[in-house]
This record gives sequence, structure tokens and C-alpha cells, in this order.
Amino acid sequence: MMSIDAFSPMLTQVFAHPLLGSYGLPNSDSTFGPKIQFLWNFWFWVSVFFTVLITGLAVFFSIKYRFRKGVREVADPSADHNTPLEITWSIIPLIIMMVMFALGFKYYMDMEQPPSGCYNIGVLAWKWHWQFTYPDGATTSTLYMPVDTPVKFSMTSKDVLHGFWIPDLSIQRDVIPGRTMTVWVKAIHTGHFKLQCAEYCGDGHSEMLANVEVLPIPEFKKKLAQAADIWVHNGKILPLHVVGKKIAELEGCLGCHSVNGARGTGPTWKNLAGSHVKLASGHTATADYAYLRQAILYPGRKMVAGFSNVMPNYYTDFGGAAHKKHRKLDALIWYINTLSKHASKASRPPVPDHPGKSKASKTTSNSSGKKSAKMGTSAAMANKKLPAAALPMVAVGKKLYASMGCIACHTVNGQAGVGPTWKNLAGYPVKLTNGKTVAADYKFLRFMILYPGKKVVAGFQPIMPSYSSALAGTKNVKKLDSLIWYINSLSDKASASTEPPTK
Ligand code: HEC
Ligand code: HEC
Ligand SMILES: [Cu+2]
Repeated sequence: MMSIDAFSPMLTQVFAHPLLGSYGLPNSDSTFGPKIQFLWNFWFWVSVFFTVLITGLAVFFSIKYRFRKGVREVADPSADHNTPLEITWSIIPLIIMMVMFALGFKYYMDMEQPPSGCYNIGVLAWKWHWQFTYPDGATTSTLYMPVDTPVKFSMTSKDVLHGFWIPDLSIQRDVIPGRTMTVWVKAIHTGHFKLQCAEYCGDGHSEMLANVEVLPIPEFKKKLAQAADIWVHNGKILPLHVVGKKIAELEGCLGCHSVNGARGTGPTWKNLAGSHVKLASGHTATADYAYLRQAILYPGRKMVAGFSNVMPNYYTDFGGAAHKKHRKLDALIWYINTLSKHASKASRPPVPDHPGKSKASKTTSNSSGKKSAKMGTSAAMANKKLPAAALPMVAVGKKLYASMGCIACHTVNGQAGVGPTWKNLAGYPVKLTNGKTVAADYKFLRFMILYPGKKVVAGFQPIMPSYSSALAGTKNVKKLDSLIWYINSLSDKASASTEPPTK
């Protein structure tokens, strides 16, 4: 039997002819494009042909055999059966339908099933922003993709239904809170495209856009290396306000706050720091450092007059319950200060202890990276304390992190996602919703992965899916342990009690 694979390129060629047109379908830059275009055209021309044939004949016969006085006023008895005719007009459409079905089904399955060896990217959507997480630990607000490489997206939403749609790459999929949705694509050209939300998700919906950059592989790796550490660039420590601007982009603040004076869903940041803010309570507050901190950590506590209470709670993103690291918050507030002519000592953060300092030299040696030959292996993990024998397990764990979709909800660089970051998780205390604080040792990590929802980390929703079929039982111990090895490799407090047993 002739395989569809041999058959379809030929048809695709015929229907891709410019004379047959593309009828408004975008000129696709992925491997799906020609297939969708072909199916569309095939359907279209078959429909045109039969519409013309059937309505044409109907019109023709109703004219030819119309009622005329004196001409055959009484109808002839009609032929009641003609087997060859009946068979012909059943078989021909049946064959056409079967071709449509076979091709449609094949292409659908191609689009549903990611090939093995995909590059994995996590996608997190919320009102009104997209955030992308890469296996190397970088998170970005522009989607970077390697060209000619199948890429699988594991996606979830922090709040409501959104739609992941890149028209130029012919992919679209709903992004649903509490579930991980996947879609894959292989871009065949480099270029800049747009990602847009395809689901009406509130008043900022039309602004829920992201840039998509499909890059040659070396350039792609360079971009990720740059994005992996927000505090330094090419080994140089960045000024805090520059980091603050990056964070504002990454966290989606700019979806609601303008920096040019325009009113958005939230008040503009232009000339905010140091100014007098009218509150809904009727009071006036001065936007000093303490005020700005409060406004970001506890939105809604003091409402600005004329705005509604829709700012997401960023409390966990800036250090969480422990309140340890507010350096990101300070960076943001530095940035907000650079936008204001009223900025003063009172509105600026206290002189910063720059988090880039300790890392700058390390990152330089990494980013010159001769070792990072394979894409995705240059991770900022390499914890020297792990036993050498565990390193292959770490590598497997890292792959599973991406391929099993943990990447949709957990970052490995300290950035908050829908779930807690895995950076500095092993060995650190974790606060639970039941009020207890426990050390994240091996047993705890195992428990949290195998029985999601039984114990819940404070500040998070219990939405982690169950992986028991993929990770429980003796035959899966290796997989589970590899994941836990990987989590260990990301912590500076890894120890014998947090590592999987070796034997
Ligand atoms: C979904 C829209 C939205 C997003 C996203 C958002 N905000 Fe807001 N923000 C608001 C609204 C609305 C207000 C005013 C109402 C209030 O005070 O809560 C506000 C108020 C503020 C204020 C006080 C402004 C003033 O004029 O006093 C600051 C500072 C602020 N946001 C910072 C941030 C930062 C930093 C981020 C990102 C980490 C962020 N916002 C993300 C909607 C948003
Ligand atoms: C749909 C989002 C989602 C996915 C996918 C997901 N998780 Fe989670 N995970 C969460 C959330 C939310 C929490 C915190 C709430 C809780 O404890 O249930 C969490 C908690 C955890 C914790 C405990 C973290 C801590 O701070 O104590 C571990 C460990 C963990 N997940 C591992 C995994 C692994 C391994 C995978 C992939 C096999 C995975 N998760 C996939 C959402 C997710
Ligand atoms: Cu949306």
C-alpha cells in the first residue's frame, strides 16, 4: 500500500501553488504550516467543485425541465433505480472522504505527539503576561527558540484560562490553570514572530503578547546564557535599576503599569517615587521606600484612588514567607526611582548589597563555556559537593524535569512559578500550610513528589498533578531518585540526609 508519507509531499506541492492561494492563512514558518495549508486548500477546492457541480446541475435542470404550457404537462414515470449510478456517486465521495480523514488524522497525530528528543520549554501564563523557563535555568519574557529543532512546551496558568497562540508557527493550545498542557513545534526559519493570547481573559487580554525569536542554535545558546543570570551581563555587574527593569519585564508589571505617564490597569510609574499618592481611603501618602515596598508586597492594603484591586500578590516572588531576599524588590524600587523627578533619599532603597558581586567572576568563567558543547548542559548547577557517581543521575533528573513537565511550574533559578523554585530547596526549611516547618530532606522530597496535596507548601495552591503512575513503585525508583539528585544539585545545603541513598 502506498504510504501517506510518500503521497502527501506531492499533494502538498500541488496545493501550495500560489494560484491556488492560501486564503488568509499565515505563511507558516513551522513544519506544520504546509500540512495545514494543504488540508485547508484540499477541503476548499473539493467543496468548491461539488458546490458548483450540484448547484449548477440543479439550476440547469430546473431551467431545462421547467413547466411549459402544452409541453409534457404530465410527468414521466421516473426511473426508480440505476445501480451503476448509485454505486458511482457513493464510491467517489467515499474515497474523497477517506483521503480527507486519513490525511487529517495523520497530521493531527503528528501535531499531538512530540517526537522524542524535543527541547523542552516551560510556559507560565497569567494576567497578562507570559513567562518562559528553559532547562538551563533561565527565565525570559521573550520566547527564544532554536531553529530546526523540535520544541515541546509544557504550559500552565496561574489564574484563568489563556490561549498559547503563535499564528506564524501554526500552533495554538489552551493553557489551563491546575493542568499541564503540551504542544510542540519545529520552526524551519529564523525570525521574529508574535505570540498572543487566544482566550478572552480580562481587560488586558489584547495586550497579552510576547515576542518570539527563532534563532540559530549558537545565538540561542548565547541568549539563554545571558538570561540565566539577571544580575550580570557578560561578566559585568549590572546597575541595580537595570536589573529592576528586567524584573519588571519578567514579572509582567509592565502589562499594567506604564513608564511614560499613560494610565493603564494600574497607575503609571512615571514620577511615582517620592510623589504624593491619593488613596481610596481619602488619605494622601508619600511614595517613599516603605510605601513602595508595601504596595508591591501587599497589594490592596492601601488602595490608590481610582483603581481597582486587581494587582496580583507578589509576596512569594520576592522571597516568600522567609522574607529573606528582598534584593529583587530593591532592584525594582531602584528602577521605579529612576523614572521619577521626585526621587529622593527617602524613596530609594538603602545602599544595596549587590547580589551580582559574588557571582560575577564565576559567571564569566561559565559563559566562556567551552564545555557547554551540547545544548542544555551548561546549567548553573555543578555543585562540587555531590559525589561524582551521582552526576549521571543529576543529568537524568535534569532531563526528566524538562520532559515530564515539572518545568511548567518549578523554576531552578530562584524565580517563583506556580510552584516553589527548586533552587536552594534541598536542606532548607519549608513552611507548610498546616503551620509546621520541616527540613526538605530526601524523605520529605520523595513524599512531596509522590503524594502532592497531602502536605502543601505555604503560599501555594495544591495544584501539583499526581505522578504516581510514572514515579511510584520499585521500577521507578531510579527516575524518582534522579529527580531528587537534580534538586540536590541545585542547593548549597545538600547533604547526606537530602541525597537519595546510594548502594
Ligand atoms: C494586573 C495588573 C497589575 C500588575 C501585573 C501589577 N500591578 Fe501594581 N498595581 C495595579 C493596580 C490596579 C494598582 C493600584 C491599586 C492598588 O493600589 O492596589 C497597583 C499599584 C501598584 C503600586 C503603587 C502605585 C501608586 O501609584 O501608588 C506599585 C508600586 C506597584 N503596583 C508595583 C507593581 C510591581 C512592582 C509589579 C510587578 C512585580 C506590579 N505592580 C504588577 C495593577 C497591577
Ligand atoms: C501544574 C504545576 C506543577 C507541576 C507540573 C509540578 N509541580 Fe511540583 N508543585 C507544584 C505546586 C503548586 C507545589 C506547592 C504546593 C504543594 O506543596 O502542593 C509543588 C511542590 C513540589 C515540591 C515541594 C517543594 C517544596 O518547596 O517543598 C516538590 C519537591 C515538587 N513539587 C516536585 C515536582 C516534580 C518532581 C514535578 C515533575 C515530575 C513537579 N513537581 C511538577 C506545582 C507543580
Ligand atoms: Cu490571556
